Order: sequence, then structure tokens, then C-alpha cells
Amino acid sequence: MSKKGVNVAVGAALLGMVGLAVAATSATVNSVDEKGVGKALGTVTFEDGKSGLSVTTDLQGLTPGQHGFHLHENGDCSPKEKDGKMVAGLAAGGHYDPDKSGRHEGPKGKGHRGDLPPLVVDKNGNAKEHFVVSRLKLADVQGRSVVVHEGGDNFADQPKPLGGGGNRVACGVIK
Ligand SMILES: [Cu+2]
Ligand SMILES: [Zn+2]
Repeated sequence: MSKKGVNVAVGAALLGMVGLAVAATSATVNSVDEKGVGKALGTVTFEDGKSGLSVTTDLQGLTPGQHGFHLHENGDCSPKEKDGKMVAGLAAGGHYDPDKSGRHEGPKGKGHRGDLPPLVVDKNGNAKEHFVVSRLKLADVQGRSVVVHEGGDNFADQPKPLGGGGNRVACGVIK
């Protein structure tokens, strides 16, 4: 092999290693309302790890307290019409549920795989969280969306469906 050929081979090997190292992606999260997608609130980063998918949030400008936090089926944060009214973030679809369980049971349950632990927002409106979700891989979430709800999450469909978080207030498409 010529010297140039060796350099190309080494370069390709290095690129291959970099490719392996970048088993992570992120979503820019924006506020959403019935009119559309609003301002950026920060990012959520996803990374494959030994015990599952690592999820790291770096978000600002949210309402203090707990918020339902899920992966939704579609990578689209647009509003969509339901019963004659535009609904914030509805184009994101339902909770990611590849097993077609039809049940909202939270991250430790056997229902929707998109059910994450609730997002805890501090009194300044920031959410810097990190958790590992055993039932998910990076490949599962790419091209989907991450959604923050107005209210909390009781990990059940009772007394209200989907944890009771209600309206979608922020959303990001996962690249
Ligand atoms: Cu949700
Ligand atoms: Zn769910």
C-alpha cells in the first residue's frame, strides 16, 4: 500500500471509531400552543448506555413543579385539529407504544415504552434531570418527539387518561 493509501485507511478507521462513539442525539425543545411551535426552551440529550437509554434534560422557562414527560410517536410538534379545535402539539401523536399495550403505566410499568419519569422543574423554571430508561434504545426514539405536559403524571390511566398531565406545553423532535 502506498503512503497515501495507508493514510486513507487510518483516516477511515478513525472515522469508524468516531461513528461508534457518537451513539447520542438531542432534541431542541420549544414551547407549543394551539397556534404552533414557539420559543426554544433548551435541549434533551439521548445516549445509549449499558443499562438503557440515558436521558439528560437542560431546559429553562418552564412552570415550577412536576410535569408529565413522555416520548410521543411522531417527530412533529405542530398543533392539530381535534373536535373542531386546534390542540397544542397534537401532531406528535400518542405515547410511543411499539408493543401496542394501550396502557400508561410509567417508566417501570409494562405499558407505553415512551413513559418517562416526570420532569421536575425547580422554582426558577429550570429542569436539569438525568435518568436511564431500561426499556429503550437510541434507535427507538430517533425521529420521534419528547413532550412536556402542563400537569404531573400519576403513571395510570385513572382518574384521567395518560397520567393526567393534560395539555402539551413543550415539545422537541428527536434527530
Ligand atoms: Cu405525553
Ligand atoms: Zn403513556
